[in-house]
Amino acid sequence: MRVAVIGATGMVGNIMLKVLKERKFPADEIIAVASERSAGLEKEINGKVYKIMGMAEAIAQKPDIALFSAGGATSLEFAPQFAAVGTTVIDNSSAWRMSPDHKLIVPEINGNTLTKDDKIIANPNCSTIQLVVTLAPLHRKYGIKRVVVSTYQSVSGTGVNAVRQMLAERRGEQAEMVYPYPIDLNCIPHCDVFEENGYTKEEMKLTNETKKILDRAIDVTATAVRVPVVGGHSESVNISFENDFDLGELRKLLHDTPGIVLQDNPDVNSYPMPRYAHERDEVFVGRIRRDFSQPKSVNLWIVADNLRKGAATNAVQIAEIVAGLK
Ligand code: A2P
Ligand code: 11C
Repeated sequence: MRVAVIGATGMVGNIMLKVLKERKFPADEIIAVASERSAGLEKEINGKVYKIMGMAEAIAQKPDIALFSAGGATSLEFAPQFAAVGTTVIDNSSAWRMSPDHKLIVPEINGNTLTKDDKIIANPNCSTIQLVVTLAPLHRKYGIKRVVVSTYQSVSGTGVNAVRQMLAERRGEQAEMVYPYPIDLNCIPHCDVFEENGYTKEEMKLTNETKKILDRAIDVTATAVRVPVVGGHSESVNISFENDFDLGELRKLLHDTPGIVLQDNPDVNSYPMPRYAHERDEVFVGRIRRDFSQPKSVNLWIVADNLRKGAATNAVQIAEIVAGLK
């Protein structure tokens, strides 16, 4: 099994390499790929030196699997070229997510729908993944009618320059402004660009991807906010069900769901926070309480490491399924 990581020098690419190693992915060879600027250079990533390949050379290698995290434009141009030589592409960009011809996969939920014929597989947006991991078991048991989600998204979701902006602000130094306003000591209700309908692209990803993965009949409405946290996205979620639930049973259902860690004991101030989710692959859920303002509804709080389960880990889990199909 030969695996290429496209965007290996980038923030998510780095973690893809790390997670492949941590999970002992059965790769005989890892091909680290970046832009032509880096091609031919030797780069140290996570303490190991990789000779970086350019795209054309990597396609000529015909790897079995290519994990892409080098932006939507790169995916649109090159994923079909890898697929044409028999490589299965797992793409972390938004390029193929909403295409009716491509599957949008969270392994715990719909990984079993993958077949050998899926040559370009889409990895969902980070804030969507942690949301649907939590919603899926609840939808199966109680039938979800509507979801109202507000996110508290860390700056690493925007990229390395946004992390630099925030840390420079903390030191009182000048840095490139990635956001239209200072982010430190602030919250910016604006993730990604605004669309014509008044929502941001991030809010529409949360809505449309959740419906595609779980059920198009579920109504979803979202507000996405950037907060001054380096890593880890948080979400406040209000869920209305078709059927009523017992709170203890609902809590146990989440506790028993693979990939979820229940952290919900107000008596000892136990609840999910980005600090605890850091470098973890699970989705943390807590603050679970009945919404007394309307029937059959619950409020909860979800946190996950946006670069891990929200990106690299989910992609590597898809790769594990693909490896089993090869
Ligand atoms: P490079 O380091 O050569 O610029 P991030 O997600 O942190 O912004 O990183 C983006 C990643 O995508 C980097 O590894 C970058 O490589 C890579 N990249 C950007 N454009 C291309 C391209 N056209 N072809 C291949 N890799 C690319
Ligand atoms: C953010 N969710 O935190 C974004 C980052 O579509 O994969 C990931 C963008 C994407 O801003």
